[in-house]
Amino acid sequence: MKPPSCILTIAGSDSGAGAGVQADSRTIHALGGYALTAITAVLAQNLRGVTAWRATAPELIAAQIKAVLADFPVGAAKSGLLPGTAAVRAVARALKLRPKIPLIVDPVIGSTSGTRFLDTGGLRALQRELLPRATLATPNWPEAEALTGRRVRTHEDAAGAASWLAGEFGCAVLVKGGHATGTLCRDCLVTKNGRIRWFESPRIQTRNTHGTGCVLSAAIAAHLAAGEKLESAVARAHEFLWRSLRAGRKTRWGHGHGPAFAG
Ligand code: PXL
Repeated sequence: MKPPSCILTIAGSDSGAGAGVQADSRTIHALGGYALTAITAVLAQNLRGVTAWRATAPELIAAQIKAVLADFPVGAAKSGLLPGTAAVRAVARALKLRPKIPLIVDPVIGSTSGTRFLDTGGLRALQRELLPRATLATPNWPEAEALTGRRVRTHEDAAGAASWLAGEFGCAVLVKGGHATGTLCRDCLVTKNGRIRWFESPRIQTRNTHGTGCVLSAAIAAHLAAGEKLESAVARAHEFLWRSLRAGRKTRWGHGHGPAFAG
């Protein structure tokens, strides 16, 4: 039997396990990978929101990444919650050791419940230091607005934002359509050389949407590490998230937004 591929997730710990490293690890394992983790922050969080959180010291984030890179054949990496400029810089610097590892950047700014993790300075650092190193960035509509400074309220806007970001930072960009309304969920991919491709699925009506962005970016990283090309990795990850959301409707835990993927 082939050994699993190794995927590094650089993300926050969610005590409620709907998002962050817990969602990433569950996703990676479900797709046959081995999840390595660099924890960027610790969050006390349940389905209602974040009650307390602390950032990991930037040197400790870098040390986790370096430790893992020194001993594991990392096939792909993803970043999620990065708590500020120093954290963004530490990650960019640690990953410089291995420029060939595909990197998915999920530009997490805050939680749906309203806690902000990355300030304006951190966002600028992400643009300057991490996006140019990324294989793919995966903003949702509000994140695409913050990264472009343009309104993103329609699918046309989303395609425009993805093209602008791809041109500006030289990485592929997937603007996710989960915040739209309508019967389809439409994600727009613009490749590094400017080609547009849409990924669509029937929209699933559910409150259990916590961690959707984490599941999607972790699934893309897992498929890339397994040797898929970018477009096929995105297609498979989109479908994995759709199945997860469909299956995730059955949990009725606590109050608020349940996990997208409880498998
Ligand atoms: O979905 C953004 C996100 C990422 N990472 C962690 C989170 C959240 C949202 O709550 O808790 C750890």
